[in-house]
Amino acid sequence: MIPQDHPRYRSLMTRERLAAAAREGVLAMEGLTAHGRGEAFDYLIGERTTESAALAERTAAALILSARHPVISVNGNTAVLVAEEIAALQEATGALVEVNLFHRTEERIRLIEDLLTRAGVDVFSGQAERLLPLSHDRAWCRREGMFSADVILVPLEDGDRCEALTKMNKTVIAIDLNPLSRTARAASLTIVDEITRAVPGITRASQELDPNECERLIARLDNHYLLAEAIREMTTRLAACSGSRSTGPAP
Ligand code: PTJ
Repeated sequence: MIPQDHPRYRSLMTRERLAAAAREGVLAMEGLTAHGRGEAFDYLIGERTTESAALAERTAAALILSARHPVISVNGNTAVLVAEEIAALQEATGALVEVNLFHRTEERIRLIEDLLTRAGVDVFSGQAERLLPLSHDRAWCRREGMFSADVILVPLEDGDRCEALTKMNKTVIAIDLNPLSRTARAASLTIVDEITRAVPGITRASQELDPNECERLIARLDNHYLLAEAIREMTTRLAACSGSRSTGPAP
């Protein structure tokens, strides 16, 4: 039982949710360690959406709204943390939502699709094929789904598929708190923000943007700048915290 007045209440409740989902088989056990890595980087940005992440979220909205065939790829961590927020993003953008897993089993696919459907997502399911040039099971996807996508949102991804999708000339938008990861480096646009803040951020922007601003944001997209800014935010905060007083979240 976690007391509501615990300074880390929200974070501890999120861990409880993820642990329960791992026990139910929705989340891969490896998803727990992936989340822990994310938490560490979230500490470094102060557990808030930085200015550069907000710009990345607006740019992501512009790319999705301007796409011919946008697809949101969902894995176990994403489904457990933001199923309802994915439904809202789908409603705001009309993007197709497809489950794609690294630790793939038919049982997990079914559990995650059910979870998303209960949250209000219109899930693109059906027969998957081994279509992506990858030796692991992220290669499985649907021909009319992510295989044909021009813009694809890949939250909490491993680097391999991100690189493969980019080589297939797709515009890849990653959500990854680690600005040094292969995914963050290979993506066309990386949002260095926690997924529970990033997805609503993209949805809000999708509801606000007009076609002119979409065009302006896309023309100015510079992922090297966004990653450099994320690293600068982290190092500035580290330098401030190593001084006399910490300004960060309670440990
Ligand atoms: O459900 P599956 O089988 O597809 O597996 C999903 C995981 C996440 C286990 C799989 O994709 C994986 O192993 O991912 P990686 O290689 O650990 O990469 C996940 C990245 O997401 C890491 O760089 C983390 O820093 C980052 N991350 C973790 N939690 C969050 C996050 N970024 C944003 N918000 C988070 N909550």
